[in-house]
Amino acid sequence: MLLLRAVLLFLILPSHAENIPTEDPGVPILLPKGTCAGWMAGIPGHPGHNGTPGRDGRDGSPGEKGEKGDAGLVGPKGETGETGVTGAEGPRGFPGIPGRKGEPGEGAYVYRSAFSVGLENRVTVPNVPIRFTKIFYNQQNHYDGTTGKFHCNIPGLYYFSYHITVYMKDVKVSLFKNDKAMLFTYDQYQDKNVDQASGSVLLHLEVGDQVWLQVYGDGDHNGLYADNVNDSTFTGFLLYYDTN
Ligand SMILES: [Ca+2]
Repeated sequence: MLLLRAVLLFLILPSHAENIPTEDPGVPILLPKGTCAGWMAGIPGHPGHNGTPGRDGRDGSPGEKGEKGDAGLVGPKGETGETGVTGAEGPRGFPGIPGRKGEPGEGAYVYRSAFSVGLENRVTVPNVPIRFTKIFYNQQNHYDGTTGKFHCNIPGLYYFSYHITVYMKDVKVSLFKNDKAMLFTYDQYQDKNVDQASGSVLLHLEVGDQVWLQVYGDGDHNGLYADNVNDSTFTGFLLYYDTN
């Protein structure tokens, strides 16, 4: 401020007023004699008004780099990727525990063959198959009650037996296989008595073979008998079937 006031005073004063001290404006200025007699210095004026604001300064230099900010929010889940390539086959595992025993199969039925029949009428005619018409068992129908013959449907070893009640006459019976007598039984009847005759045999049969009982001989040997308290029976069944 003092400097500004000094500059203004300097501009106002005439050019000859040189060598005026400016160190202290509050002190009366002593002018040289003979230049302006009787002039007296006035009092200093009031300070001027503030000037208009200056122009904006230039941009400053960039500041120092700030600290690293916090991590952002987690983004949405991406789409499922494609299926990968199938891996190599693993090593062979240990043997498992043995399974439970299975149920019997139905196929065993084809290897069943059995019959058991009885006499219902007295035999009157010799040299023909005896017809046993009282059926105890004939589920496979391999025995034919109309002819008295057993028909082999399964090749294998068969067991046959017969138990004959003998009454009033002697009995001569044979077990036939395809028109050939295989087994003979002869029982002589004793008066006022009831006798029994029996026989059994194992025979190997092929499919188509036939087995039956028949009275043999030319005489009157057909004393086979049956009633409510006496049976005469004929039985046969497959013991072993051929596996080959
Ligand atoms: Ca006897």
